[in-house]
Amino acid sequence: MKRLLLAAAMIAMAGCTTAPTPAGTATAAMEMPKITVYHLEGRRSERIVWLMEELGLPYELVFKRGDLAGSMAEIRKVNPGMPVAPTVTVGDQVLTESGAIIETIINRYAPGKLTPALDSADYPNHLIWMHHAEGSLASRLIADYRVWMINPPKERSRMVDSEAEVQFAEDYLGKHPYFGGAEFSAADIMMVFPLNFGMALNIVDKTRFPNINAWKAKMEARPAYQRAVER
Ligand SMILES: N[C@@H](CCC(=O)N[C@@H](CS)C(=O)NCC(=O)O)C(=O)O
Repeated sequence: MKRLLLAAAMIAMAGCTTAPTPAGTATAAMEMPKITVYHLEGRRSERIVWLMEELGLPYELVFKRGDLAGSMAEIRKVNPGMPVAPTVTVGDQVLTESGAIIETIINRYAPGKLTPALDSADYPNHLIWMHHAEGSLASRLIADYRVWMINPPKERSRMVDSEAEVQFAEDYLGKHPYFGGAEFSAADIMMVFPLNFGMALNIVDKTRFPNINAWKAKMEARPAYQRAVER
């Protein structure tokens, strides 16, 4: 232990700071290479289009309007091993997973934007919703949807897993205006897709979640959201 402390002190004295920049901390933005967003209409790639519009960063958008197979063929050209939407190229690197794409773009090219301050109470909640959107909510909604496709329920379950997930989101929005906490954040961008999906496919009863409906209307009214829809 003593040796470790001594080594750390020597590194610090030599002015050799090897510690990585903490996420969520505003530092200078890195120079941005060309970003291309490969999109499938009505799919999760809308998150990245919306993100780029919110940040006002330049990007190329690749998709074939009204032609999902054609759009997927474009994705396969750059990402044959994992053809999913979103696929995003940053320079010559191919990225997948909307949460990872969003965090990479913000932390490198728009540090501190759409992210609560690292030392705020909102920061962990923002991260929870960033990850909850795919890790818990989307996965459970899709699991319920698949079971229901095989064996449609005669009546809606009082509290299937995904309803509990949506209720959790509803309760949070009863106490906070955004999934980012006090301010709109990238967590709100992550949460729109699974909540729309759950309600549009009638996996949950959309009339039971007034806080989510009010928040959704607020999201859809954002100019950047509307620009993304237009594109
Ligand atoms: N967890 C991934 C999920 C990506 C994903 O499954 N995307 C869907 C569209 S929403 C997809 O490309 N599915 C293949 C298909 O539709 O054929 C993410 O958040 O990016």
